Amino acid sequence: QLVPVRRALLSVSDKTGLAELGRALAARGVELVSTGGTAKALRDAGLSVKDVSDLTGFPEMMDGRVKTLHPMVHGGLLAVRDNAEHAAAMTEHGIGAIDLVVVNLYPFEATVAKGAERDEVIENIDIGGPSMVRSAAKNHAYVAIVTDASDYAELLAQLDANDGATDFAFRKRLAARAFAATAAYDSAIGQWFASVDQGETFPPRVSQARVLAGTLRYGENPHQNAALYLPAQVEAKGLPQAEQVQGKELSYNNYNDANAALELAAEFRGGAPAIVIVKHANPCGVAQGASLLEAWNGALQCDSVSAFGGIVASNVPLDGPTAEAICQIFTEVVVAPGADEAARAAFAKKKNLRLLLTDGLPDPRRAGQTMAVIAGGVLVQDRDNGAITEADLKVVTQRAPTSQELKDCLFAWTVARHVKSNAIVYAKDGVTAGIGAGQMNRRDSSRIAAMKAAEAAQTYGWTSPRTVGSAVASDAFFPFADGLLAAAQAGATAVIQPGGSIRDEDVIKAADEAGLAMVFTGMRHFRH
Ligand code: 93A
Repeated sequence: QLVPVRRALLSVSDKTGLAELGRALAARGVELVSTGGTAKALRDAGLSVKDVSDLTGFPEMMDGRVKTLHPMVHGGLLAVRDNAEHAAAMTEHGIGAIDLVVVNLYPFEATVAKGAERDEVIENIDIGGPSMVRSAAKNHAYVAIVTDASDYAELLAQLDANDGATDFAFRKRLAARAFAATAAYDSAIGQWFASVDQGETFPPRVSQARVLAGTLRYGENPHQNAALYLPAQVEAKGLPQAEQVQGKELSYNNYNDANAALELAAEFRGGAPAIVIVKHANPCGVAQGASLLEAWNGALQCDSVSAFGGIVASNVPLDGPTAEAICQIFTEVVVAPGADEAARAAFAKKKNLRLLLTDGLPDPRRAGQTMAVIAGGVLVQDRDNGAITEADLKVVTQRAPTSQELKDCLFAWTVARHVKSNAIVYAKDGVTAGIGAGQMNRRDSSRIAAMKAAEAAQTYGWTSPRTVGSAVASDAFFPFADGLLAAAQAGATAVIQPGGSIRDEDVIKAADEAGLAMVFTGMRHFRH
């Protein structure tokens, strides 16, 4: 059902594109009605506008708190036009129909974000705006409601396609966006009252406004639909932006793996060049080196079999030699905070390789929440941003770790927190020697990691696996001595783990007997 747009009510805080829209509407013979600031902006653009106060017969009052809250406005928005009683009421009270509403709301979130005083925040709770938005959206059978400047072009295209009218499908689509907008708006207000105003920081706002950024080819598997949603601008602040420079379209799994790789690379912000190779969201090789190429070689040698088809991230801009080396094996995605000319040229030869360049690295210790969907619900938790320093470590064995062992312990610990549980990571000289991930018991992770190290030694013709003389990290305590003994057998000489098991004493005794040095962190990093 087409509804010709004869009268439009415009009331916007964000005046982006307003003059152009007003001009385009006027050119199509639409009568414009507006609130104070919006009317002024339109008049400044040379347009003729009717003031809402003329429509209502009331001045805008109480600092603008009451401008559009009036039957002349809401009657014009809510009337069911082919209902005889509604039509009679309109005639009796001289209420004119409004066919189009363009409203965006007082900038509540931006006011909070800029650190405004409480009174100013409260004043930026829009009441009249959302009321009009909801009235118009409810009555989408007759009224078109536009709540975002980015929809203006679509609106004008619609009017052009329908000889100055809007169709039902379009109005319905706009109504859905409108209710989503007011819901997100009220959610932000509720969150502010709960957190800033009352000191409650949890539970977080689960229904944060998310914008559909695009549909993906498919999900984890081809028979699953998938899409990418991004948070509204305010929340995205402070996180690096990535640009895809070349390569095939990113898949669902690519996004997930590239994220895992970059988050781990970010742990080495400001440190020596580091390379992370990820497969199925788990690192299969991580290394720091004097050069990025050295780091690449170290990471690759940890598990060159798994590195095939991997996702690679670095903590510094990519250089030519490293890019050439990466291109020698099949790589799905490379993500890095920049790349020099030579690196770009090297990757350009691999047309399918997806190259993502970011303008920085995320802060691994940033606050925030993560979500997991379960049947019938959503689990929400704070990000695992807890961290320990060397000062937090408690030596529990007779032998204290040497300074080199301590360094290896901390490197292994940093990697382990990014490995799915049960996580066991062997490391030596800033290079992972073996990574055991995602096993249902810790002993198996320990053995698998050692097995990978032994395989690497064979592949590269080393006299012994790199686990010999390494440090081993465990993301959670060893519930029994067996996992620790497997590590000792592989040649590890130092252990870092949270501690806290009821059998800690047994585990410490086993470590002492094997001559290991062990430190407790007092913090665990499960990752499921
Ligand atoms: O203060 S309000 O809650 N009371 C109202 O009656 C009202 N009507 C429109 N805020 C109200 N608005 C808002 O004013 C709109 O949502 C829009 O954001 C803003 C536009 O004001 P102006 O045209 O004066 O710039």
